[in-house]
Amino acid sequence: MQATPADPSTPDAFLTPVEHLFVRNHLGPPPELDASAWTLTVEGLVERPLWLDLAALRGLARRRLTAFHECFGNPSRPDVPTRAVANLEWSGVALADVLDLAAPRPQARHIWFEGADRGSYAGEGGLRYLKDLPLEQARDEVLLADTVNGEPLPRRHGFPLRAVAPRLFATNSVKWLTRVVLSERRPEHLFTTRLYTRVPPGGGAARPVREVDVNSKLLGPRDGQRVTAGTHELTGRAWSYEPVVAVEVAVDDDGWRPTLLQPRGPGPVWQRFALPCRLSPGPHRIRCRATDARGRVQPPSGARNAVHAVEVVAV
Ligand SMILES: Nc1nc2c(c(=O)[nH]1)N[C@H]1C(S)=C(S)[C@@H](COP(=O)(O)O)O[C@H]1N2
Ligand SMILES: [Mo]
Repeated sequence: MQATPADPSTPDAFLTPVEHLFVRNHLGPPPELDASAWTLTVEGLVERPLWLDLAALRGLARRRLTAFHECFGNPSRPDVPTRAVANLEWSGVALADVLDLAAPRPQARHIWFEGADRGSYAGEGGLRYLKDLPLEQARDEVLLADTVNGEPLPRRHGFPLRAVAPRLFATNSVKWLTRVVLSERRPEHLFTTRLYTRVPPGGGAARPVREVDVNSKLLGPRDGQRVTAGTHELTGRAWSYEPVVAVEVAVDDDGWRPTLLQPRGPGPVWQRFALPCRLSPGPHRIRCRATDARGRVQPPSGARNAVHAVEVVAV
């Protein structure tokens, strides 16, 4: 999915308007949950199993989180770039506060998140949506959100409650959350151990798709756009599990040039980059490349986070 003038899915605003947010549902149309009948079950290796309704959850301390939200893409094609990304403000309760009520047993190592959606995927029927995370990581970071950008979660984005796992691919942010299980082990499941795994760049055993890659997207000008020749601000967004520390831009074969990059700040938000640049009349190919605090750089090609390139014509 390349950004084009006809693709407003990543407007150049700090927060992505919810009407422009992509929707990824594996198991068909979103379930229609009745908020008054809905409960969240917390079970497994806990001292106190819980059945929380919305009133009980809303009695807990409210938290806010602004974070980028990136789809991994088609799990059967883990090397294809999609750059489906947004930046959203969520609010809800900390998973840690719910876990404090349930009191996990010391043997608990993994936490499973189950959604209410049921259906088939990749020819397999009778599926539910299930993901898991290491308990410590989830306890530190996961928010159970009931609003997005200050509005109640729309049905397509997980009403009444979803998990939000910041800095991890959005596939981990389970929508229509109804059940949390604490366990000693990971669940065997299509969406946990069979799909959404990949071999790390250096080789070795396949690992679950969690920490996002270093990545960037040019938003201005857009792919295919006709612009007037002259000075333009080349701009876009960059994001990674770690803060992005540099974004470079190259126009045609002119070589990489550093851009002015907004610092990430305390939260895992996307970062704007910009570079004023003269575009002479004619076609141009503009590329952007991000580097993160861990020293990871976008590869030139052949990877889902390969350098992003757009073609424009200056007239
Ligand atoms: N229950 C449930 N949660 C889910 C999914 C799903 O199909 N079912 N899709 C996941 C994927 S792959 C992504 S990218 C995000 C998308 O969230 P959004 O549709 O709110 O943008 O939700 C994740 N959570
Ligand atoms: Mo996704």
